[in-house]
Amino acid sequence: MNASPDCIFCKIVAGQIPSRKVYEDDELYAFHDIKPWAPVHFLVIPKLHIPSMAQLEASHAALLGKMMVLAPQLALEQGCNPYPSGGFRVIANTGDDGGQEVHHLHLHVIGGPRPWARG
Ligand code: DGP
Repeated sequence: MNASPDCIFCKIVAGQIPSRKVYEDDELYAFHDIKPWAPVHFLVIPKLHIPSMAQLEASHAALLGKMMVLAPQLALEQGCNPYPSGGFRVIANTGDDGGQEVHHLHLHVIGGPRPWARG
């Protein structure tokens, strides 16, 4: 699955829709969420168009591992250090019942001062 023509996040990766970039390399892109739920809220996505966690295959393991290593690194850079008292969440909404609205795999990285995190 390469870029999908109707996918908002593929268009963001291609620079066709503007975004506030947090990070980019040859495989991954991270950018601030347009509707933040918390003081820190950015998304980590693969440039490869994978619709959701449900379409992951064994061949994607290294890519997912890279996303899971990058997410906390960027969270710390954004000021969400869990020590002594900060922290963050990593969420992957999957499918309609999982609350997924954009069907391009993404990790929400959400943090900053509570009480938002108590829900
Ligand atoms: P989800 O419900 O997990 O599919 O979350 C999709 C998120 O994507 C949602 O929090 C809002 C964000 N989003 C949707 N469209 C855009 C966009 O054009 N730009 C940015 N920066 N974020 C977007």
